[in-house]
Order: sequence, then C-alpha cells, then structure tokens
Amino acid sequence: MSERETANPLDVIVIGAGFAGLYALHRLRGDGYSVRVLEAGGSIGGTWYWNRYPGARCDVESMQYSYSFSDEIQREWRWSQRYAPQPEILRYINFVADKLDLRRDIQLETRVVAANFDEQSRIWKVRTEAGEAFEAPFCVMATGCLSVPIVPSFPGLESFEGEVYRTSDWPHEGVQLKGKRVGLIGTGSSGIQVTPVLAEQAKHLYVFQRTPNYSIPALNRPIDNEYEQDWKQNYPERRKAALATRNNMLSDFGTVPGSSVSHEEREREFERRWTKVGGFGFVHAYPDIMTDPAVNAHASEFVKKKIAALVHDPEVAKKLMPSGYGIGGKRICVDTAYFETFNRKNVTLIDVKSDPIRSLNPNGLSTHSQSFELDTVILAIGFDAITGALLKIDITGRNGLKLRDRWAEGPKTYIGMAISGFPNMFIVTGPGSPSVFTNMVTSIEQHVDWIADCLAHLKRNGFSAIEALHDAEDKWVSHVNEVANATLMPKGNSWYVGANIPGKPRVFMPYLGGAAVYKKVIEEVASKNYEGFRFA
Ligand code: NA7
Repeated sequence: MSERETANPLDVIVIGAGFAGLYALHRLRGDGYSVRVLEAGGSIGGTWYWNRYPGARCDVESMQYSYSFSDEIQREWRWSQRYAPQPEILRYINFVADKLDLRRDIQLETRVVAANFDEQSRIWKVRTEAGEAFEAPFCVMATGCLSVPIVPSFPGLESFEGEVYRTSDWPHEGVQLKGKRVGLIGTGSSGIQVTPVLAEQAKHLYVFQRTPNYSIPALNRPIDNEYEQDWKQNYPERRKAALATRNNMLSDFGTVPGSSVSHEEREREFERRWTKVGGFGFVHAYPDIMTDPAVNAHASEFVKKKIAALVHDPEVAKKLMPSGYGIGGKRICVDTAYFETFNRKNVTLIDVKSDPIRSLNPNGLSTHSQSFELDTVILAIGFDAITGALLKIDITGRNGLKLRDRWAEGPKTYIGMAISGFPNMFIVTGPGSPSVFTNMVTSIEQHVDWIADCLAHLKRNGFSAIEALHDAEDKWVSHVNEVANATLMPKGNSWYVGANIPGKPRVFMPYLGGAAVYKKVIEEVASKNYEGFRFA
C-alpha cells in the first residue's frame, strides 16, 4: 500500500490522465471524493501526449473539441485554427489542469498492470508496474480508445541500422529528417496526416500502403475573431444543441435521404461539401450514407474521382483509390494535401497489398519484389483499439473472473460503461458506447457526469456496490450488434471490428445508434433507479 494512501484512504482510483481522467478527477473531487489518477505517461494528455508526430491534428472542430463544463474555460481559451494541431490541444489540456489545480492528485509514470476486486471488502486493489499498490471502492477506467499501439512484427526490424519511430510515441525533441530516405508504413489517419509533412522534410519518402483509405480535405484555416466570438457568445445553446445530434457535435447535417434525390443533385451536394465544408461534413450530406448501398457507393465513387483529379500519375492515383469497401467501412480520414503529396518527385507510393513487406534488413526494407534503402522507418500501423487498454491490465472481478476471459469472444458491456461481474468499475467511452463516432470530449463529459451521479445515488441510498446485470448486458450487446448490422460499417476490415489485430474477435465495438439516442438511454437507466444494475 502506498504511503499516500495509508495517510488518506481513496474513494476512487482513476486510470488515465487524458481528457477523460482529468475531467473525472475534477468532477469527482468536486463532489467530495478523495481521488487519485494514475497515468502511465510522463505527463498528462493521453492521446494528445503520445501522438505528437508532425501533422497530428484533431478531426473535430476546435471550438467543439474542448470541455464544455466550464463556461469560464471555454471563453478564456483561444484556439488558433479550425482544426487544432496536437501541440495546441496539449497546451489546452495543461492549461485546464493548471487552472483546476489537478496535478496534485495525479501520479505520472505509473502504469497500472492489475486491478482486482476484493469481494469481502468491496475494494478494488490496483497494482502498478513498479509494484505500488492502491486501494479504493471505485475504479474509473479512463484508459482511452486508441492508446495501445500495435507492436510491429516485421521480420528483421531489429537488424535495421537506421532509426525507427512510431507516430504513436513520437520523440518529444522531434526528429531530424533532412536529407534522409524515409519509409512510412501505414496509411490510416496517422499516416495520412504525417505524409505531407514528412514529404517536405525528407530527401525521399517511400509510403508503404496496404489498404487505401477514403480521405476528405480538412479545409483547415485560422480562426478569425468574428467566428470565435460567434461561438463564444452562443456556447451554451450550441453545446446543448450538439447533444441532440448523432455525433455530439454540430455539423452541416443533411436531413433529406440521399436515396430520395437524383444522382445529379447528390453530385452537386458532394461537390459543395468537398470544396466548401470539408472533413466529416462530407459524409454528413445524407442521413442514409452509411445505410443505403447506392448512396454510399456514390459518395465512394465521388472520392475516387477526386483522387483521380488530384493525383497526376494515373497509376499512382489508381493505387490510392480504395476498393472492396465503401466510404465509412474503415475510419474516414481527414487530410491536408495528402493525395497531392504523391505528385512530388521525392515521394513514392508502394502497394504492399500486392507486393507485401517481406522483411527489414540493416539497410532498409524489402518487399517480395523490390528493395528500398532507408535511413529512417516510421511506423503508423495503428492501435489495439477500444478494448486494448482495458485488456492490457489484468482485471479480475467477482469470483476470480478475469476480464480477459469474460471478453474472450469480444467485449460485452452494459451501456458501454459497466461490466457484469465487475462491480464498482466504470469505463469512460467503453465498447458499446458511441465513443469514437462522436466528439470524444463531449462524450467523456457525459460519461463522467453519469458516473458521478451514479456514485451520488449509491451514497444517498447507503449502497456500497453497484454491478451491471448479466441479462441487461446481454440485451445491450444484442442491441449494439443489431444497430451496427443495419449499416454498411461492419463490412470493412477496420479497427472498429478489431480486424487490424490478428485473432481479435470480429465484433463491431462502438454503438452506432447515435449519441442523442444513447443519451436518452443512459438518462432513462438513471431515472429508473439504475435499471439493469443491482446494488449491495
Ligand atoms: P489505423 O487507422 O489503424 O492505420 C494503420 C495503418 O497501418 C493502416 O493503413 C494499416 O493497413 C497499416 N498497417 C498495419 N499493419 C501493417 C503491416 N503489417 N504492413 C503494412 N501496413 C500495415 O491507425 P492510425 O494510427 O492511422 O489511426 C488510428 C486512429 O487514430 C484514427 O482512426 C483516428 O481515430 C485517430 P490496413 O488498413 O490494416 O491494411
């Protein structure tokens, strides 16, 4: 037991100090609990602490991708761009932490490796990599949806004599690429963001692409005073309105089904959104874009046509065009001059689907039919998404039940926040919640507030434990699957279904019913005395 804990018994252990953990600390401390946040990183910020590769940027607009709980904070902070770059988001997070005096309850460089629920005492016992122990009746998992990078398994990687970097763990001091031959592996969101910046710095950039992605121009721009003031003056109403949308964010959502308008009209609308709206706003054109195959196919073809127009070499353009899945089948990317970058003389695209990577060697990388001499290899190969961080911790619930066994066939939660057999443990934006399909910051606030209200309910009623019921969980999981299967989204080999991790059960993990519907569901659960839970 840590000294600190002996001196001051904890009520809640929060694991993770990203957006979720920080707000959990603020809210729960404010409610009078003694809280300790344990964070693996050397500083706070979670996703925005680790993913500091050049070009890293949020795909949700800055004025919305920020905490809403404090009007003072949202008025005081000034965003510079429509889509904030990573350093600015990290500065914002640190600003909030200082303003709310959060740091005194956060322990950094503390990786949690195990959490056991002691049934007798109804206490979670948490152990860290360094062997420290913490105890508290409640545990909040604020461990993030994209926080466990995939460990590369390229044969010969260790023999490579150049430098190897991961976008998900970029050196704080930056990387010098001038004059270097750089190989980038991975063309997901991270690869697509980093490519144009690497191309400007490197002597030559080789992009090793396995699956092409649908990417929409961000149309990023500086925030002008008028736009900022408009938001700031209308923040309360806009935040409220955002909660009534399917993504917890305001966007130019089309309401007329794409299937009910002509091909020409859709074409005009896609064009308008591509050139004037940008980013996710492109797919917000029609409510049936992810459900109607014809509308989805039209949007997909439109993007491919744009790629053909942007990329001068038709062979390269063809390689960059997704095939075999429609837009949304994998996470849609948002870029700044990604496709155009392949017009540069110092950039080469290599299709490693048709010619897979065989190995790395001291001087570079070999595919089955070619060899590339490289000075630097950059890995942007993705994450063990949504469940990775939870399963990395050895979590044991009642009766010695291991979460790893419980979820062997895929994650099961009740309303994305609780797991049957694991009392008093809450997940922030867990599997079975809308999570990555929403403005994460808003969803985080919503979850933390729900959890705090739930703890208040326990206190009021003199309960010491709460646990999701097996039946309620089963019903929720069936509902999550049913809703996902009514869309085209589970069809792609995406990290949404765990397809990027060999052997991971293929389950569509986020809830696709929409954030507004989900809000009603969780509010109703609470209003019905936490229906679907049992208390002790
Ligand atoms: P992603 O989106 O999972 O992308 C990973 C990329 O790496 C993707 O193009 C993969 O190809 C590729 N990859 C992974 N393993 C290999 C191997 N072995 N060989 C070649 N290529 C490989 O991760 P990101 O970090 O870009 O983005 C994650 C999320 O962060 C993003 O969606 C946003 O929400 C923010 P594949 O598609 O599997 O064929």
